[in-house]
Amino acid sequence: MAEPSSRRTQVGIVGAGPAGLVLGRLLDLQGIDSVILEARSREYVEKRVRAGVLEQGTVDLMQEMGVGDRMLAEGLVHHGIHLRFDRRDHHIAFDELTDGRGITIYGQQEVVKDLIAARLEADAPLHFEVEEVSLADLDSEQPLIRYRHEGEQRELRCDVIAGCDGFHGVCRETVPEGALRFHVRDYPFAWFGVLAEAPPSTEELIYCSSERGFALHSMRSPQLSRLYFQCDPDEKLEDWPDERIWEELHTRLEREDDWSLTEGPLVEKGITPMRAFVAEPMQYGRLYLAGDAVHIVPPTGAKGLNLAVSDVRVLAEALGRWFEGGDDSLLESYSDVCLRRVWRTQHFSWWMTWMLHRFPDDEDGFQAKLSRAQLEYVCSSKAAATTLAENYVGLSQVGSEA
Ligand code: RFL
Ligand code: PHB
Repeated sequence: MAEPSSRRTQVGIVGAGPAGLVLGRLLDLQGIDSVILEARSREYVEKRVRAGVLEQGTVDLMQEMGVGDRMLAEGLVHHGIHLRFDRRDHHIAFDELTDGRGITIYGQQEVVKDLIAARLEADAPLHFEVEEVSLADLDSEQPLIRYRHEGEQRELRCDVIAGCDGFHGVCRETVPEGALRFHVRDYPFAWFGVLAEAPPSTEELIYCSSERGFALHSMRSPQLSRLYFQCDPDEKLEDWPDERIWEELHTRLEREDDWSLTEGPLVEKGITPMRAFVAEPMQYGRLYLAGDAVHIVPPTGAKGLNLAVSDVRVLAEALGRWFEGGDDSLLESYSDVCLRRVWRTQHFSWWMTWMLHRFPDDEDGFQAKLSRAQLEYVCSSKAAATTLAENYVGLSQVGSEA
């Protein structure tokens, strides 16, 4: 058999989702060499419909990285959300509750497209459709990534590996048993999500708690609506023809006045299980895990992408410090610093999920009564509304995080 072709880099990055691509960009800007390996094709990652809400910190970072122009031109800035229950809307005004902060609606695949374009323009290595990725020598000073690309076996020697390969990736799995602790919660429901070629029927997002369960009206542009509704985790896409989807959305999102939901062709449909997951610590030897590879939050708080970006921002700074002068103190504290935000975000995402969904095992309606009491509190107390607002727009500091 032919010898594998080998090369070396400072940081081997597995995964070209938001975490891997932002990390690659931040390293590039510091003059640190990296190689990004991605299992899927460029077309696939650029079309994958996922998150849509960017916190101000993520927006600011996109601009600092010089990839924010299209986001500034096309992104929709929102200053609040609506909570809908009892067929009535209650506005949570982020700007008033958080010193003028807001969020930007800009699809994750657009963020990914902008970062890929910048990486290719900078001539920095990014390989799509790599196969059989495996890691070795994680507790040595020169960890190794083996993979196949364009029919050839390759090896990449690194100073550090960044595992940014999402929840189903291989990096976390490579860590020896017992070295990580896992925390998992599976929710007894999923989200049915659709993308509709229909102008949004609202200027700001609507988070709706209804008798039939949660629904969310989001958007991607003035022509594209993004809608979700809570469903059974075993639900099958084929049981949901378009008419049934619209009927369910109309029923859940109904408002007492003459508000109505505009329909349009459905161009994407998917079912996402709801799960909370954290692996700790976020590092093993010279492998640093970031983003969905090491934590998952239920999407109700719109946090997954933003959390992935926060991780790699901390990691890029830590790597910069280390490569520059050998100071590894920030690398040492990487996991602790990130986990403070991860757990704050887990709590917020759990709280939003708990407050807005119907739990199928709630036989005597106790849970529903508690959620209702909390919704009414959030909509009537400035203190409670501020808790929602400041977490949603993104806390600039968590605990004693620097
Ligand atoms: P990703 O995006 O999953 O990227 C990982 C990449 O690694 C590749 N990969 C591999 N590459 C090489 N070798 C291997 N062996 C590999 N295995 C996997 C994958 O192909 C992929 O390209 O993880 P990353 O970068 O950590 O980013 C995380 C975010 O994608 C995720 O947290 C968000 O999408 C979550 N999320 C939301 N987050 C928000 O901040 N705001 C939102 O509004 C929001 N809404 C959502 C969401 C996620 C959703 N779904 C579908 C899970 C709404 C939904 C419905
Ligand atoms: C989305 O637009 O995809 C979206 C918005 C808010 C969420 C989750 C997803 O909480």
